[in-house]
Amino acid sequence: MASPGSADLVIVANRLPVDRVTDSDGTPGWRTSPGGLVTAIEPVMRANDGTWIGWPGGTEQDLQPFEFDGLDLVPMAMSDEEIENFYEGFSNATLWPLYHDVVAKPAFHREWWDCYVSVNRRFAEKAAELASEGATVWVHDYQLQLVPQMLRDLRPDLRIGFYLHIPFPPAELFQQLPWRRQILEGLLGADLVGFQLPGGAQNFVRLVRQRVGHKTHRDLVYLSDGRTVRAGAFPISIDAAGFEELARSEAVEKRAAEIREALGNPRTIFLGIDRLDYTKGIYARLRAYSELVMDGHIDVEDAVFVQVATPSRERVQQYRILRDDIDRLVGHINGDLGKIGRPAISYMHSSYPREEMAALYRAADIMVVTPFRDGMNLVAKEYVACRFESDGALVLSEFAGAADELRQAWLVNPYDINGMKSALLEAYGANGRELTRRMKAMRKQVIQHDVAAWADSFLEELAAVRPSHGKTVRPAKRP
Ligand code: GDG
Repeated sequence: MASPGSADLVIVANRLPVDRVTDSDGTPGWRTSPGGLVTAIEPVMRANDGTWIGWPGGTEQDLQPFEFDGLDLVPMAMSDEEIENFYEGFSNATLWPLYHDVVAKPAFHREWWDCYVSVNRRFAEKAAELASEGATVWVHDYQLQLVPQMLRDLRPDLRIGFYLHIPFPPAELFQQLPWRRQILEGLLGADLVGFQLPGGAQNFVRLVRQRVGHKTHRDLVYLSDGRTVRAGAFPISIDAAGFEELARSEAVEKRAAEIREALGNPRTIFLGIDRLDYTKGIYARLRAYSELVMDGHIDVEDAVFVQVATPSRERVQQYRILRDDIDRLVGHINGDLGKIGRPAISYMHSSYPREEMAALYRAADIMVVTPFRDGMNLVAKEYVACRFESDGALVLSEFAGAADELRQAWLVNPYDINGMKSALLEAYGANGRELTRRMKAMRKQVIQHDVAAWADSFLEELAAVRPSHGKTVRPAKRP
């Protein structure tokens, strides 16, 4: 067994919660990266003096552990070859498409797998070095599925939790993976394996029974060494109060008015905000909208579709192809249907600060979220959190995890273009009472089930799975 370190809580994630920035005088510094995971985990990190292990992005090699905004961060360097084989390759061109219903064809390459194993081992060794005796280690997401077992081999005293942020596929698809057994065994190193939805947990348990031959009962897996692993659903959420506060601020209100003005004060603004990813259904959504304009149901004088596509994974070929496809589609649509100063689609390939996101949510009348498959989709929840006047409509794919909770959205099948057109039109024509009824119910759900509740419930469950073992993580002190 490796000798223990001093951290009672260790978070292991592919990325650190900070990005590299260069100050005006040229010195390098750090900035908190946008995204919910930091907000979720930060309070528990602080309450337990936690440590976060992750890749800081880029290829800097000699970064030392550092403190940022009171958080202990441990950077894991990544070489060019590892970025190519582990990150862009096995994580984003094998696992990502495989776990998202094979929306794109996954590529299987043995050298990518070898690199995935070695990077996972490095993360596990680092966690083993830093965790104190009986500490809790919480491993995140598809890039690090081998870490739980590798870590358990090094440090059997630890309480280990794993959370998967993306869907866990049905056996029929997962079976394609040449290294399916190794991944399942990697995950079984955890005491608790968390998924977004009950379906993911069920897929996992079924696969473990079929492929690894362990005895299972409901959400429990019984291992031959006497250990029990629990699989459960923990739907992730957002800092709902934080988003609402931002949306209520004067600066955001002003900016929302400016956005509407810049768009020519149309009666209705449709909005899509996604990472530019083929799972998000951006192409099909824009086609559906453009057909409504073409058919005469929507006039460009009255409405505009604002699509923000945040740059993502730009070195992976499928992402470059998608970007070109969408550029072309938007060009065609606007060329055919737009008028001077009145494009059908206002398209931005760019990322924005959180305040701008909140202003867009405030400005938009109809939020359109139509992924082919999505673990949760936080954008849908953020929109709801920002609509403090209980107005605005949400059109949401049935295949986003969020659809399980946001039942009052206009739910659509993103493969059904006509179905999407009808839902967009219904939302477009809905009266104020209908909008309020739906939005109120969705707001109640998002406010009651926020990201703090998510983190607490996972960690409480993890403590309960191994009650007689180790130290207990202190709940976060939340305002
Ligand atoms: C994965 C799973 C699951 C986006 N553009 C900007 C920006 N964002 C923020 C959004 C939101 C987050 O990024 C995106 O989260 P999503 O959930 O929508 O999607 P993924 O990135 O695919 O996330 C997903 C999630 O993990 C959590 O478990 O829900 O299913 O795929 O928070 O607001 N933020 C800023 N500027 C941007 O331009 N500041």
